[in-house]
Amino acid sequence: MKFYDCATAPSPRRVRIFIAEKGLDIPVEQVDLGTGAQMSAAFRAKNPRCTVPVLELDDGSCLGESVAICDYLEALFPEPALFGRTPKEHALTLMWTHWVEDLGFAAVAEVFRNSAKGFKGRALPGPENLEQIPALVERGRQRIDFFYRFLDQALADRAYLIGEVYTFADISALVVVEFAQRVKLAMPESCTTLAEWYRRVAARPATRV
Ligand SMILES: N[C@@H](CCC(=O)N[C@@H](CS)C(=O)NCC(=O)O)C(=O)O
Repeated sequence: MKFYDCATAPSPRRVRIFIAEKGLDIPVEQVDLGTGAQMSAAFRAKNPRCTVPVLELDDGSCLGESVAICDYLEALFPEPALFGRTPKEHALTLMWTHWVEDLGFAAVAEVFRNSAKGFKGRALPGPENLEQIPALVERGRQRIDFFYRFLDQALADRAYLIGEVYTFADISALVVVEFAQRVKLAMPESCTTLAEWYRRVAARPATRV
């Protein structure tokens, strides 16, 4: 297997942390998003969406999408379980992962991709070129605020997003929180439960990747 990564991008970081939690040793190749390497014909053949992460399998076929890659690795290397231990925990992990993507990742990306000069004409990831919409920046700020408060409330009665078990959903949410901090969308001071959860998950050795 080979893992196509980009050390500075949030999505592949989800997979890096997951791989580290599993203690796996998978060869890595960096894809330089800054120079547009993801748009090359060679990379497009691996992932027609032109995004990282990508996991290349030993038969030469490729998987895109962090969730699909981690779900595949979970099936191959079930321990430690990071998609829950029961069908219900598995479903809750997917539910929370979708919420984190829809409410968190999308909100930060809305701010970042519609405001950063480097994304002029490339407001969405992928091979299609779309113009920035500056009005989405303010909406994205509001959405990330809703996201923080939603997680803060949810975590009031449990240690992790799905309950007492740490999962890929927590990894995903941790990466959103750090992505948001990078673009100066820090969590509100009132979100003390979320801040406590963040301190706990960020202290895990696997996050140092
Ligand atoms: N939902 C996808 C998102 C992938 C994605 O958007 N990756 C970004 C880096 S975080 C990318 O490759 N962007 C390339 C570009 O903007 O051209 C996943 O989780 O794999």
